[in-house]
Amino acid sequence: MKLYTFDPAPNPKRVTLFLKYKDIEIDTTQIDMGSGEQLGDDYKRINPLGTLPALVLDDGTVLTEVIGICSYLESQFPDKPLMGSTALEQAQVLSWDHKLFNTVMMAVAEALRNHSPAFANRALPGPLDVPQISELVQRGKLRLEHAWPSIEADLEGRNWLAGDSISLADIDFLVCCEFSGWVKCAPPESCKNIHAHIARVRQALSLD
Ligand SMILES: N[C@@H](CCC(=O)N[C@@H](CS)C(=O)NCC(=O)O)C(=O)O
Repeated sequence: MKLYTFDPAPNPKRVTLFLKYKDIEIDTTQIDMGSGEQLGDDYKRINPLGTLPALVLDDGTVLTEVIGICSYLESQFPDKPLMGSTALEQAQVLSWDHKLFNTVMMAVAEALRNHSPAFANRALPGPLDVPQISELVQRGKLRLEHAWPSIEADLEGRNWLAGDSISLADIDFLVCCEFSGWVKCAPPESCKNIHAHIARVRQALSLD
């Protein structure tokens, strides 16, 4: 299999950290989003959506969504599970993953992509021409303001978002928190549980 990725971007980073925790090395090619390589014909022949990451399996199947990529990798490399060990944990990891993607990742993307000149007419990922809507910048930031206290409360008395050990949900939350810094809306210092969680996840991933 082969992973197409771009290290600095948030969705690719979710997979990179997943692989790092599991000590897995797979064949990897960097696609330079800085120069728009993800929208070039060569990459679109691999993933017509023009998004990263993408995992190409040995039979040619292409997985384009992080959640699908990580589910597949978990099945191939089950040691150090990151997708939950029981049916309930698996459901909780998926629920958190879906919630974080919709409430935090998309909120940051909304604030970033509707503001930055780098995303002019590219307000959504991929090859479509999508104009920016300036009102969505504030709305994205407002969504983050609502998200942090809610997750802060969820983390009260808990080390991990789902179950009793680190999971993809925790990795995703770390990536979301770092991504929120790109729009200067990182969790405030008053969110003690979130900041302790960030430190815990970074330590588990040997990032410090
Ligand atoms: N649905 C995808 C989202 C992937 C995504 O949006 N990736 C961004 C990078 S973080 C991208 O490829 N953007 C392409 C672009 O901006 O043209 C997933 O969950 O994996």
